[in-house]
Parts: sequence; structure tokens; C-alpha cells
Amino acid sequence: MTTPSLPPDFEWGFATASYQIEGAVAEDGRGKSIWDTFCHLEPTRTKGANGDVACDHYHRYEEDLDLLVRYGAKAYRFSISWSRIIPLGGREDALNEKGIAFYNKLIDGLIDRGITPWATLYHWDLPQALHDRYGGWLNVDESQRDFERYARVCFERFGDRVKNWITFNEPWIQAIFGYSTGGNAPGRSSTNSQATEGDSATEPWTAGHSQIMSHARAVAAYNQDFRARQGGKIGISLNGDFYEPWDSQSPQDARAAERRMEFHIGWFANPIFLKKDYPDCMRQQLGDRLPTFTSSDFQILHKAETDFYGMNYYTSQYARRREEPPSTTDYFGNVEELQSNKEGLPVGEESGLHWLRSCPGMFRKHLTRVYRLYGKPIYITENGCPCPGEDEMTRKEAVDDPFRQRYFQTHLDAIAKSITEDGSVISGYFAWSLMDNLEWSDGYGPRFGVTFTDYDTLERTPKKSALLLREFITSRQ
Ligand code: PNW
Repeated sequence: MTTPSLPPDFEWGFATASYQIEGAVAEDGRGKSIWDTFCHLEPTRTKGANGDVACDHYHRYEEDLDLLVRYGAKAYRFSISWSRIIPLGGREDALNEKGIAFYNKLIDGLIDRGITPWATLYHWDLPQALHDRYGGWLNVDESQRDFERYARVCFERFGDRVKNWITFNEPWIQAIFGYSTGGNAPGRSSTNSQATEGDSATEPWTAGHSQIMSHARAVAAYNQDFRARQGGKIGISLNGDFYEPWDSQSPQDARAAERRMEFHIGWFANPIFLKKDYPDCMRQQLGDRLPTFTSSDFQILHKAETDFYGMNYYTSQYARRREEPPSTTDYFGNVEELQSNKEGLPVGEESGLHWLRSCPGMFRKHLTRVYRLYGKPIYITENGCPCPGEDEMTRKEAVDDPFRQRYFQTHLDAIAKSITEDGSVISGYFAWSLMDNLEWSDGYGPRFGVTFTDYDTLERTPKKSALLLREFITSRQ
């Protein structure tokens, strides 16, 4: 057996997202996003939390960039708030120079410190005005045109310095949590008693289609008008757990596990990376509730050659087939998800969040499966966890985070093994997250940061894992 190793030019750093850290929601001309609206609904659907102040990164970004230097990061993944750049969002709407100036300062601050910027264009914060104007992601034609214009503005204004672009963060979560369960903004659902509008049988599939075509339009624009001059890379970050059969002896459970991953990942990766229709199992189950790609859609998909697969990975699960036919609101592929298998073996060690168990062995299988299926270099664009009990800890207790350190170490080992033993190309790793921040509908409870955020004083304190990640990586190179 060879020694597990990471390539010498392995890219690594930490990740964040605009609404989770920036605050300053009404400053310098920023328009509202669907998350501003969602966090201020009554009764609350976000445990009373909102991003009005968050980590106040908008005012403290210099201090946060200095943390990256202290941690030795080579790269930093952040997201751009669409409604800071174009407050009303649309292709005929005005630009906001003050919002553009903020990201210019952030990008220049990174470059001055020798840190490579990785910019995500969309991390769930759709301009509220587009939702009001035409239903946002429910309007396939309008949304892709507006997204292309927004992407072009970012390439024009930032692309001389930003050479690494991610179009969408987790379109699955946007589509399913935003339009099926209603747990995330815009909170539409026909199965959630807190939601007043929505159709969980159809809307998530439309919202997914809009994001795929928006991604394709942005990449096609980059390839046609910017790539030659700017020489950057562009990809998309997909979430998706790995699934093993609940009953290891059952071929039906094995098929259920595969089906579950097709519903998670193939949904987006088939059209984007393979330029194929949605997976057969999705067509079979969803019929014409799943939109179709026209021949002109396929032309755009073909012009949208995407450079890398951004992988957000946190956990794995077991899949068990369902015997009854699926309901019209099922989005799992008629599969039950479990955290223990038939023998009662837990899928992994518990973290500080119910849905997240540490499963590095299945992470390696996941990496290898994704690389073999889609054939693109993989960048892990998110990976991390809250430690057990961390939400109740004082700062002094939380900075000592052996669970997180072990999580990083074991997941880096899985990456190294997938590279050296399975032949995958894995080119980078971003830990989620640079600092504790707004965990969406879970509010400020779960702490994913490598930096402790004191939400009363907004003081930042490095946890031990922050200072150790460099060593974890360089010792494997
Ligand atoms: C990702 N799940 O979301 C997001 O990209 C981040 O903004 C977020 O803070 C991070 O992971 C941690 O949650 C997810 O329930 C949210 O399986 C929920 C799930 C997965 C990913």
C-alpha cells in the first residue's frame, strides 16, 4: 500500500456565504433577498434568527482576512450577494456601485494577502424583487436570463482578479428546502403547515430546472466572452450524501441507494456534466412533472463545458426501498433514509447536529463514485461539522474541538485514499466554515466555524482546528 498523499499544489482554505456572515442588510443600497423576507416572517420559521447583523463581516472583513492569514489558508471561498450588485436583480435593473465596491475591497484584500479568491455567485439569496416580479426560480425563462446578466456583471467587474467561479451552491437544497419542504426561503410548500403557498409536487422540479439552465447560461457566457481573456475556471457545488443499502444482502436496497443518489446528484450532474436528460429513475417516477430540455436547451448545455465538480459533503446514510408506490410529493426516489443498517450498525459517530454523522469511509466511496461517473476534477467546496454539545459551550470550551479535528483528519485521509488508491482527481478542500455563522433555519445554535463567534460582542476566537488544518494538509503532501 502506498502512503496516502495529497498533491503538492492541493488548493485549500475555508468557506463562507454572504447571508450567513455579512449583516449590513440595508446598507449601501443593497436590495432585499428572499432570506431577508423569510427570516422576518411571523411566526418565525428560523428560530427567531435573522441575518440583519450576522457576523457583521461587511464591516469586519479586514479582521476576517487576517484570520485567513493566521490560519495559513491558500484560498478563500465566499459568495456574492446578488442584491448588493443589482438591488432589484433583473437584466434591465440598475447596478449598485457601492455593493460592487465592497467585493472589490474584499477581493483586493485577499490578493494583497496572497490568498486566492473563490467566488460563488449564488448561495440561496435570490433578490426578493425577482421573486415578486415573476416567481423567481419558478419562471425558467426569465430567471436564466437575469442570472446570466448578473453573472456577466461579476465576470466583467471581478474576473480580472477572480479566476475561480462557482455558479450555484447546492441547487438541490434551494429547490427542495425552498419549494418542497418549505424549510428554507422562499418557504413554499404544500406539505408544511407553516407555508401558505406552494405545490410540492411540481415546484421543486421547476426550481431545479431554472438553476440548471441558469448555470449553463452563465458558463456559456464565460466560455464565449471571458475565458480567453481571463483564463479562469468555473464549476458548480452540488450537495449529496453517500448511501449504502440498509440490508447489505438486498438487491432492492442496493438499487434504492443508487436511486437516492441519482435523485440527489444525477438530477443536476446528468444535464450539466453528461449533457443528458434527467436520470431514468427520475423520469419514471416523476413523469411530466419533471420539465423537459428542449433542443435549444441542449445547445446551451453543450456550450457550457464546466471545469470542475464542486462537492459539498457532510454525511452518509443507509437507504431502504419502500414497498408502497411513491406519493406525488416524494423527492427521495421512494426510499427511506436511515442512520443505522439492518444489523443495527450506526452509519457514523454523532456530531452536534442530528442529520450529520461522521462517515469518512463512505466519503471515500462517494468521491470515487462521483469521479468515475462525471470525470471532472473534484474540489471539496464544503466539509465540516459542529462538535457534540458545542451549541451549549462557552467560548473557552468550544475552542478545544477534538471532534472537529478528528473529522477533518479522517476526511482528508479519505480524500488521499480516493486519489492514490482509486485514481480520483481531487484538487482542493474548503472547510466549512471560516467562522460560526447563521445556520439558516436552525439559527445561531449550530456552530460549524473553525473560529468561535461571540454573538454579543462579535469577537472572533480561533478554535484549535483552525490552526491545525494547515498541518493536517501539508503533512499529507
Ligand atoms: C450547506 N442537510 O447546507 C450549505 O451550503 C451551508 O450554507 C450550510 O451552512 C452548511 O451546509 C451546513 O449545514 C446544508 O440537512 C444544509 O442535509 C442542510 C443539509 C445539508 C447541507
